Amino acid sequence: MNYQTSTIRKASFQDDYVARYWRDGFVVLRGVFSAAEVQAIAEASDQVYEEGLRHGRCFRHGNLFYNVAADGEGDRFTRMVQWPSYHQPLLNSMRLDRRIARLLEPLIGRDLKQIINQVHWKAPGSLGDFAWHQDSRFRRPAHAFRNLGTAYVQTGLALDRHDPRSGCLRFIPGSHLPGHLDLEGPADVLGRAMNDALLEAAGLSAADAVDLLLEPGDLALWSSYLVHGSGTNRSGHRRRLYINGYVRAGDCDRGEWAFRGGEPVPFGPEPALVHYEALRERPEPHYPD
Ligand SMILES: O=C(O)CCC(=O)C(=O)O
Repeated sequence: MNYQTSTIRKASFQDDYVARYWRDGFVVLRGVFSAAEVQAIAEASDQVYEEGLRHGRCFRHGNLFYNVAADGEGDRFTRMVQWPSYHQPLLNSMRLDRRIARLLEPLIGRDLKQIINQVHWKAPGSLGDFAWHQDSRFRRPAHAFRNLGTAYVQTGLALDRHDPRSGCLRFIPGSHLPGHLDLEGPADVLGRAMNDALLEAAGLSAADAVDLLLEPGDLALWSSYLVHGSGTNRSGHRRRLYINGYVRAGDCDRGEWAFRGGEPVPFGPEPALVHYEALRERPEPHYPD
């Protein structure tokens, strides 16, 4: 099944996207970023991709983390980079774009922190699948991440066409409503195929999943509790996605500030604790074991 969306009017955010978000657990906003903006963001992300390749393996510097993997033939790929915004100015300015603040305000308010900032490159072939999961699973320690259903919104900006051939995301509409599900699965969801049997065990069905069709510049929003995954890229091009996850500041003890009163907040002098628990003990650049 393909997910048909209505188009958000660029001049106005008075669409019914808020109601659709709460009902389905996700929504797609069309053409939020222009073709020229997307091209600049894509070029900035490719700079980061090349840095990952030069490292040749996983590399960490504070919250900034490059996930680099090799396929069966030894070819290396940067699969994901977390927190590139610490050193890539254009990616940093995009995450603080006021359009995002305006879109999120009716959902989670004007005072927002950010807990996710990452680019995914899904190369044609293997290595880039994401197993079925809820993002809520990764919000640890649980006491630091409160009210996951109502206070957190994940955003994904398409930098390329996302469709079934290029391994688009698959969402199960309404699967956010029960909250955290007993969805057993691999500890690491990146690089693991979607196993539909796990869905059945949790009372869900892959037959209800929809393909998230995106054109460059479209912005998808989804809930921490929405069950989702994505498959293999069988197209001839990379499938790039720039993900930024925001949270109502009062509901999270982790993360970097993003917007105060709807206005962008630049990084402070020290990085904030987000998901990298050893940030204070091992902040220096290193190749993790
Ligand atoms: O990039 C993708 O296809 C999957 C992204 C995803 O599932 C996630 O970030 O939680």
